[in-house]
Amino acid sequence: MASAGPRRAPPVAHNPATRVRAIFISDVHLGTPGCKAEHLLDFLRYHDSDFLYLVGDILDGWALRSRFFWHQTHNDVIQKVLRRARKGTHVTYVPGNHDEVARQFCGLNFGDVAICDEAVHTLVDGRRLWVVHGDLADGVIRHAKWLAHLGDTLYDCLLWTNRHFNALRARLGFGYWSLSQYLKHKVKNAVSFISDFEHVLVREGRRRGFDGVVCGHIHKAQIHTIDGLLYCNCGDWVESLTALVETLEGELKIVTWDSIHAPGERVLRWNDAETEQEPQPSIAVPAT
Ligand SMILES: [Mn+2]
Repeated sequence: MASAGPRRAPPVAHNPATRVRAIFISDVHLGTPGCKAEHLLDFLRYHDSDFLYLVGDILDGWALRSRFFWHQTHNDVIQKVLRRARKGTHVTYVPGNHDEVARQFCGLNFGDVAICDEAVHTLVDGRRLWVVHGDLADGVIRHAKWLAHLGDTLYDCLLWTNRHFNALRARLGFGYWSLSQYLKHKVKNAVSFISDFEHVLVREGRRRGFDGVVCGHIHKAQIHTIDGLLYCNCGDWVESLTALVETLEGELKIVTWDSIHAPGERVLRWNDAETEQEPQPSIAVPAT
């Protein structure tokens, strides 16, 4: 006779992690209350890889500057990434606009994590992908309408200018000119702006001789082909909880956090434990 009582889903502790060739993650925004660090930890628990790319806005320096928010799970993400790097995963960190402080360390290695302005990932089939956060497109999109009538030189010029433009804004105490903020003000036209973003990066990727682009920045996971070039966006770990992976067979796909678990499977969530404990301690802001 079957045992009485509610049927329980099997525990998940012994589930082996899925091995993939590469994992691409962007826009985690550690240091903001909106960061879903526990979900990212869960994703990482179930996915192991030879290559791990952190495609920008992993840490939110802009948010930390104005309001300090830190949580144990944010430490756990950093620890987990560093541990993977120590154990042989090739970890590459491409800073974005929110963690641009890290850009000054481009070309250096920290705890086996290579930091670089942009990276190249070669797929199993030999195609080369340009890995970049994507904020370099912001300045171009601002001027997209009239730029369409002008040549490549000016295009390049604008890509270059945007980075310096925002560095100057930072020095003058202004925030980064944010594409996402801009989109929120232009909701009705958001679709066309997203397509502009994709277009700018694909165009620049082609100009540099790549077969495709991997980026983040606009918090919208996507894999598609634009004018014969592959466009992949990792999404984010604030709202959509998505990562881009290349399987061992070389197939690119987007994994959403909620697809990891079988229906009815008991999921250990980091925030489950939180609700039973006293309020989470946060690290005090050091006096400066
Ligand atoms: Mn960004």
